[in-house]
This record gives sequence, C-alpha cells and structure tokens, in this order.
Amino acid sequence: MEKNFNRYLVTSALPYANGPVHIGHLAGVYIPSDIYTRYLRLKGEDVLSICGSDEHGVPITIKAKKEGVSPQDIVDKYHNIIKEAFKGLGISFDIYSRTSSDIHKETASDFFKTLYDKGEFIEKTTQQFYDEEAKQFLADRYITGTCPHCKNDKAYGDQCEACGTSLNATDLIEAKSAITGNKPVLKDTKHWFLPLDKHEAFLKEWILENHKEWKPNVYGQCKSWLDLGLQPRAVSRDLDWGVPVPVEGADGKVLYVWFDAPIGYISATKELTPNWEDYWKKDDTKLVHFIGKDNIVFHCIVFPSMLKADGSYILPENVPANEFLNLENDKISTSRNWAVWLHEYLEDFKGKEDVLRYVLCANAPETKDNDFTWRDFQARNNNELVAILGNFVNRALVLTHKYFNGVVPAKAELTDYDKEVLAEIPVIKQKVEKNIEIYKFREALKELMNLARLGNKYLADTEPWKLIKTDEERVKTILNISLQISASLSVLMEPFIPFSADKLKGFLNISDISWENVGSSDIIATGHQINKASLLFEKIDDKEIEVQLQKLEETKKANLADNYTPAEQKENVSFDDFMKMDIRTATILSAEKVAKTKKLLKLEVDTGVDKRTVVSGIAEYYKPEDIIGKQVSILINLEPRKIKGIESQGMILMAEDADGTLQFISPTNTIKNGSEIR
Ligand code: B3M
Ligand code: ZN
Repeated sequence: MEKNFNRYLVTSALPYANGPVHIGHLAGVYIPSDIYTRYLRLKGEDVLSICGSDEHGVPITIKAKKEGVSPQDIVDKYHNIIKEAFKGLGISFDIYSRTSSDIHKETASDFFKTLYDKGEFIEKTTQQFYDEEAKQFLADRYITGTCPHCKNDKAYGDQCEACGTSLNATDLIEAKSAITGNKPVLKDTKHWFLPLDKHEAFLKEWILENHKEWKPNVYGQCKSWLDLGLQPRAVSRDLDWGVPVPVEGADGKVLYVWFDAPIGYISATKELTPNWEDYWKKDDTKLVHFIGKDNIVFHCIVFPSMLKADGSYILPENVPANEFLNLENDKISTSRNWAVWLHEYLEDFKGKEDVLRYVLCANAPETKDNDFTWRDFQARNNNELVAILGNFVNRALVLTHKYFNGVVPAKAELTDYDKEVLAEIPVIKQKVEKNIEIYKFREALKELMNLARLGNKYLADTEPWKLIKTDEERVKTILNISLQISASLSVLMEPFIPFSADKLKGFLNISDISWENVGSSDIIATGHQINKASLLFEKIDDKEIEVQLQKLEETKKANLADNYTPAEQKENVSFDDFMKMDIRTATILSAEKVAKTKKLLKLEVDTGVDKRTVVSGIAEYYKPEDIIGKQVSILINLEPRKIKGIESQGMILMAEDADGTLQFISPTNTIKNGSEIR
C-alpha cells in the first residue's frame, strides 16, 4: 500500500573534499536528486534537499601529507570548489554543509555517545601495524608492500591495485610504513564495533520483504550482503583527523569516516532548520538517499542499523543508487585525471549548463554502466535540444511575433486534430510525473521531449506559414495551441533544465504557472503579450568538441609520462636461456570470447609453423572482430596449458601500459608468419 507522506527529505551523497566533482558524480547522484527535489518543490511539497562535503577519512590526510599542507587546508580548498561548481550547474540544495563543522562534530559525537550508552557497540582489542618512529598506528593505505598473489611491490594494506585482490595489511610481504619507510610492528589497539549481525533479521525483513520495489541493482546488492551474513564493523580508527571518539581512554582515536559521514545528513538538516526533527523523526516524512553504487552497503545496511540502534529516527523509503558513468570508453579516475570536471566544464561552456544536465540525464547510468562521449554530447545538443525543443518553441514564438505582434491570439473552433493535441499535454505530463516518482528520470525526460516532438509535428502538419494568406482565424488557433504547448514545456522543463525553463518563461512573459496548471488548455491567456525571443539552444560545432578531445588526449600522454615507474629490472639470464624461447610472428585468424569469463579470448593463429589455438587474457581491451587479421608476436614453445577447458598452445606477447591496458607487440610492417624474433 502506498503510504501518504507530508514532507520529503532528500539527501545526496556527500562528496569527499579531496578533489573536485566530475560528470560521473553528477550523472550518478546529483542530477537525479536535483530533478527529484525540483519536481517536488514545483508540486508544492514540503521538501528539503541536503548535501555537504565529506571531509574526513584517510585519503584526505594522505593528500595533505603529499602536498605538505594540513588536512583542513585540503578540505577548505575542495569544499569551496565543489560548492561553487554545484551552484553553477543549478543544483538546488537547501544546504551544502560540511563535516568539519562544529555542529557536525557535536552531532556525530552525540550519536556515538547515545549508542555507546545504550550498549549498542562491542569493544574489541585487535593487533594493528604501528610505526614506532612516527608514533602512530597505520591505516591500511599507509602500509605498502609486496602482493602475495602477483608480487606487485606497490600493493596497499587493503588492496593490490595490480591484480585487484583485496588484502589484509598482514598479508603483505615486507610491509613498510608509507610515512617513514620503516618496518611497522604489530601492537594492540582497542576499537568499537557495530554488531551488524544483531540487526540482520530486522534488515532482511525491512529490505528483502518490505522493499521489493527498490531498484534491482540496489535490492540485489543488499540481498547478496544479507545472504552472506553480516559481521560486526569497526566504527573507530586510530587516526588524528576526524571526530574524536567521545569516551574515556580513546585518545588518538576518531570515528570511522563512514560512521560520521551519513550523520552529516542529520547535522546539515539541523544547521538548516530548528524543525529538523520533523524531517528525521516523523513517520510521515519520506527519506530518500541518492547515491552511487559503491555506497549502497553503507546506506542500506550500515546507516539504517545505526538509525535503528538509536531508535528515534525514521529509515529511508528508497535508495535509488545509480551505476557508473564511463568517459570515452574508459573508467573515470580522479588519480589518472580521466574525467570531465564540473568546474572546468562551466568555464569552457558558459551558458550551457543545461546541455550538460540534459545529456547526463538522457544518458544516466540508471540500470547499467554507461558511457559519456563528447560526440554524443554534441549530437544530443544539436539533434535534440536545438533541433527538437529549441526549434519548436522558437517557431511558435517567432510566428506569434510576426503575425500578431507578440499577442497571444484567440482560439477559434477546434478541429479534431487540435483537440487530440491538446488532450495529449496532460497525458504526457502524467507520464513525466509517474516516471520521476519511480526514479526513472531518463524516461521522464524522454516524455518531456515527446511533447516538443508533438509540437513540431503539429506545426509541420498544419503549416500556419502557408495558411496565413488564406485563413488567419485558423492560424490564430494553431499558434494559440503552440503557445499552450510551449508554456507547458516551460514548466515541465524546470526540474531537468532549469536555466532554459527560466529563459523560456521569460520569452513567454509568464512566471506564475504552477505544475498543477500544466495540461489545462488555457494556461497562457488570450491577449497576453509575449516578449522578444532569442534562441533557446545553440549548436555546438566540431571545434569545441575537438578542444575537449584534445584535452583528454593530453591527459593520456601526461599519465604515460608522469605516473609511470617501470618495474625494476629482473636478474640477468644467460644468452642460452634467452635462446630457449621460441618467439615468432603470427597472424590472428579468428577470435571469440570464452564463455563465462570476462577477460579471455580464444584465438586461432597462424604461426607460420602451424595453425593453433591460444587463450589470451585480452578481452577487456580488444573486441574479437577488431583483431582478426592482426599480426602479433607469440611464444610458441611455452608448455601447453588447459585454460577453462581449452588447451592453449603458446602465449601472445603483450606490453602493459601504465594504466594496466594491454597492447600487442606487432611488426612495423607485415612480414612472414613464423619469422623468428630475437
Ligand atoms: N564520501 C563516498 C563517495 O563519494 C562518500 C559518500 C558519503 S555519503 C554519507 O563515494
Ligand atoms: Zn597483486
């Protein structure tokens, strides 16, 4: 049964203040949450939109150390960049706060204290690496060493980025402190744990039974966590940056960043309004968390367990997490600078805020990872915003000026077609509403564009520019209807592309049309004077796109030059040993994916000596159809091995790029297959 809600609390994941915001964050979290809140406000609902910077955590302290400044300097810098950039894109938070604020520290501290006093934590003493020279415990990221699996000597205490294995710091071979380079020692340390296992039964019922309507990606992730069984989670860390643990004997310990960050939603609401408890504690409030997929467990399992343990808070009604957005077919990465940064976009594309909002919504990774490309950005602007939406309203406005001096003409008798078109407006409006309410923002935007399409078709079918000589009455009706559609559009556009919505309202000289009015056939009155209009959207030409592509190209080059430390030279081998390897040129004859694997391709190759099968781990970098006919190098006397049931006879030689991508080693000109490589 649908519950009735009297107020809404919308939260958007708090961005880490250790870097600026990029299009991946926007498409995943902030564009959807802004559409949702703008829509609710337009409908006259009582809604608060909450966000702020997440300013604690180890990565911020590492960044500060690297740059020789304090963590506070780092978060001050990025907090301001992020806040300004959101404002520039029209993200309409009611508050953009930060977790280094006093009100947050107090709120988070009190929250911990309440749970502590209620006996909701367990205390455990564990052994952790300690740097005796720096006199501090080492967070996982502060420990490096050799990966026991792949022997990469730059693995971190929590993960090896070369082979992707997640590690415990104690697994590392020859662990070293990243601060002093010394060998750390193990030392006892006490921490507080939230016993998630204690809340498991409740969570199962709450999510798996009562929230089957959650998005499949969210529900599925929760289910697999719950099926695995939950363990107690540490909520404190040995660190000097964060909210101090407010109990005796906890010197040098702070709240774990994922404990304090979601409380940031509460403290920001507190900062915003004295009525904050209405939004957090009353049953008729609908709480919705907008987040990216990597935050699901914290918002669906950990934070709800914290709220439940306190007992006085409501729980989220929905957590519509999105998947990831890639950029030009490559994972967005802050450390590799592979991103479109919002603050840079706003500089480069002044006045085109809505183009980005539009493209990121139209292409949002709502159900699966998606790709942002600059060509697609250009195409959606030119072929959709300009050619469909802009074109329609421009014709309606220009013709009204041309034939009727900008005065809205009266409708005469309506034809069946006119009636049909007018009747379609409320139908489309309803579809927009319904889709927004179930967090299908792409669909909602599509429906909005369908209204503009309908307008274009109506003008093309009725051809008022031809009729004007013979039937002025008819033209009056047609333009009146076109202006009704334009006015409806200006309201429906607001959640998605608010700058253009305002511009259009300015052209139409209307300001007070409510969402409820959209769909009535007279939302803009006969006799109303409209303003002079200019273009709503402008074409983006190839040059502007090439500048952006060039920028990315340079990032790629810089990454190769700067960030690459080649692996150390291995031990010498004898000439004879080298000569034992029989390496030849060969041509790939066919290629196909190995079923149920992500990385493997099965290749048939012509080695000159024979034709044979090789299984190669290159499927993430090459599509089978793209490599057929390619000449490569192959080690042909490697002992045959069975891989996924296929006998692989040899190894294709690949060079590994700084970012882990693989490239063939090919002759510069085609030569005979079977040529020896020495
Ligand atoms: N700071 C993590 C992230 O940006 C994060 C979210 C906190 S929400 C309470 O992925
Ligand atoms: Zn490894």
